[in-house]
Amino acid sequence: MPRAPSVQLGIVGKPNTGKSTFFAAATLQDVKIAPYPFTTIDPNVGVGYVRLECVCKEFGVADNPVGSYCINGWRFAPVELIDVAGLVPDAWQGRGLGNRFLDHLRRADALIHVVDVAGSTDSEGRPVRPGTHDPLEDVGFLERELDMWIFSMLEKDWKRFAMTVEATGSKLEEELYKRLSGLQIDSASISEAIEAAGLRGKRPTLWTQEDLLSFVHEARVRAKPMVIAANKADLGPARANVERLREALGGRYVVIPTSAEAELALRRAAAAGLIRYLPGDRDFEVVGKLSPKQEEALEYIRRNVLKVWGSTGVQEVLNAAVFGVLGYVAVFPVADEHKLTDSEGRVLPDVYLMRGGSTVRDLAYAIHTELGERFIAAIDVRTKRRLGADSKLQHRAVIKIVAGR
Ligand SMILES: Nc1nc2c(ncn2[C@@H]2O[C@H](COP(=O)(O)OP(=O)(O)O)[C@@H](O)[C@H]2O)c(=O)[nH]1
Ligand SMILES: [Mg+2]
Repeated sequence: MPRAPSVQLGIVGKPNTGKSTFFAAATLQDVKIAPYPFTTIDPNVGVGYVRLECVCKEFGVADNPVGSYCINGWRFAPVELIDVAGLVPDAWQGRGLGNRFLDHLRRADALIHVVDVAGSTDSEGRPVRPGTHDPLEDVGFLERELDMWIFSMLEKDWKRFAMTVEATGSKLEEELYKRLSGLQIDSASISEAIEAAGLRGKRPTLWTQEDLLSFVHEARVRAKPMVIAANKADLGPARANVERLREALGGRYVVIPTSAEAELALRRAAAAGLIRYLPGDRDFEVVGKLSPKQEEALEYIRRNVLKVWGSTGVQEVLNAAVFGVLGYVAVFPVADEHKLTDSEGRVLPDVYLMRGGSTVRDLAYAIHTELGERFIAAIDVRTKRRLGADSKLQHRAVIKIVAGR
């Protein structure tokens, strides 16, 4: 049975930026796509994939992936995508059901902020003439909504919480960790956030609203790292706006131009056998019989997206979220280090996405609790070197776990 993906990515933004199109393009799942707000109420949950160079070519084997897949030496490893309904200003206060939608983001490890970089929708997602809305505003708005959402979890009874912490002498970090559990934030990040907000050593009963807000901001940046999908990059005003976003946000966020609509069209054409195209490819090849209309549409994509930006950007966003901002590594565990098989004889069946800094023992536990408990050592199959429990996993490592009985 394929494992559940170990990474969750939340797709966020105001209505009508192309979130559901992005989701559909990444998952090939049917979703409602419409040029008006509030199309999606319950989140769409589905499986997308990060793309990496498989090790099958290097080892000269034909592989039998389970749960992931491999095409022409490219391995696609599953990640869970959550397409949340559009957030409008003051969503955190419940506007447009916003606080309900925000709660769908609790378990996300990272966020993909889909921005309408063509400026063709106003701050609430209503269509306007392309180029008239400033997408930079949308980035600030979303950050504020996310911060206020977390703020509202703490602010309500902060005084009482702070007094209890002081009276019982418990550690502030630990108590905050408990309060914010479910947000996928670890205790190290909470400690860092206190530090970054300049609140180390300040008694919690003395924290002002501003203190709390700046702590929340620092915690959110760590708990929900974000990639910006500068979507509708196929439209005219996008080019200048991508530059503007990069200039304004360059240090804080990766900004990747995308055309979710182009990716969706290419993937559907590929699924229909009309073109050869893999997500993330720089171009496609026509292999089927196209109608003049199809040909025109595909040529449009080639000219306005692929030639301009190098790809549709959708795959790049997923990869940037997982391997970039989250710093995950992909590893291939095997049971037989000579045949590269699992216990059932399948060649390189699995690829595990593991947090950066994870050790080979962590990998053993991720495969099976029992394997973790019986862990003795690991073998780096590429170099044949023996690895101790605390060796850090390297990206694209092939690992055999040696366990006792
Ligand atoms: N030009 C262009 N339009 C897009 C793109 N992605 C989505 N759209 C259009 O934007 C509108 C809203 O899309 P949808 O995915 O429903 O947005 P959501 O409300 O954010 O989920 C639809 O008319 C889409 O066809 C894109 O990359 N380029
Ligand atoms: Mg939608």
